[in-house]
Amino acid sequence: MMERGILLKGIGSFYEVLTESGETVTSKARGSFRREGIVPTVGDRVVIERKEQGYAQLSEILPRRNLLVRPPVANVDQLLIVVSASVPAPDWLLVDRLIISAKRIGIEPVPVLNKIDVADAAILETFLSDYHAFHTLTVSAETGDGLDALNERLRGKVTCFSGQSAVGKSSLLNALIPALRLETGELSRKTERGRHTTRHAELWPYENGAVLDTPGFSMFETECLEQSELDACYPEFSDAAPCRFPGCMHLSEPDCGVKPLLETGALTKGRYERYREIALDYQMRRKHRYD
Ligand SMILES: Nc1nc2c(ncn2[C@@H]2O[C@H](COP(=O)(O)OP(=O)(O)OP(=O)(O)O)[C@@H](O)[C@H]2O)c(=O)[nH]1
Ligand SMILES: [Mg+2]
Ligand SMILES: [Zn+2]
Repeated sequence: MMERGILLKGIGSFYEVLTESGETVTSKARGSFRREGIVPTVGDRVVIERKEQGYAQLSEILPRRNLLVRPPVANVDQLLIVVSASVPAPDWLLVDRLIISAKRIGIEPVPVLNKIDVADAAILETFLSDYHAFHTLTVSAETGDGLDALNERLRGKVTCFSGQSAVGKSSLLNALIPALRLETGELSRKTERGRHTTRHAELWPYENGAVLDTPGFSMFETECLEQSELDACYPEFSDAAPCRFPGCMHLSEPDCGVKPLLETGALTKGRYERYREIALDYQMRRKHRYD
């Protein structure tokens, strides 16, 4: 009997697949995958063939909509970029880079400010103004504030939780799905150990979709972006008048349509300053593309 499902996790050469009928079935990858260099990946939509009770063969991997590299996970709909409103201090450049990585492969980035129960006013203000062009959420895993709205956002989607260590990714997942009992830890303990509490990627079914906790922040491969591709990662720029020069990097070119956005507040100073850094970085990558 053939059945479709979604790959939840790998354990050695076995894979746990949640079938469309809602059953979790352990399946073994078809031998030829290895020869063909195909690696079944968490999030894969797959076809399994039931052999006997509780055992099945993973016989086909359906085409992937996208593939994250670190952690390896396929078919992600949205990337939650969790930021802490207190400690650890937000790494806004990381947030902006994660947004770009997601948008590049058709994943919707969702900046989420956690720990609003102990929010630092300046962080809250920066978060709300810098990311006004995104569908943001403000939540507290501790008090449960904003979790209904978060729950709403997760429904029917495959969502990857990303962000610096200790921002509360696992705490949020535990608040949403108490049965998970993911390990969480104090910031001090994390820095002492110099590593993340969460160590591997696993997908959990949730509200007709699935959620994935990732160890610390996850950066995807940063390839070489053309300027127009980078522009497309900034929703703020869509309000801009056309720039005089094609390929304008919006740095100090004359008659740039993006710079005036700084005066109206459509683009904040912080976002723009980090944009400059990122744009120059991609310019350098383009120059050395064929080295
Ligand atoms: N005050 C407050 N503390 C929180 C909140 N959410 C998480 N914490 C605390 O922040 C610390 C880190 O939380 P974790 O859930 O382990 O963080 P993580 O993002 O999963 O970290 P890694 O797995 O290392 O990447 C823990 O001590 C939590 O109790 C919150 O909403 N408010
Ligand atoms: Mg964690
Ligand atoms: Zn410009």
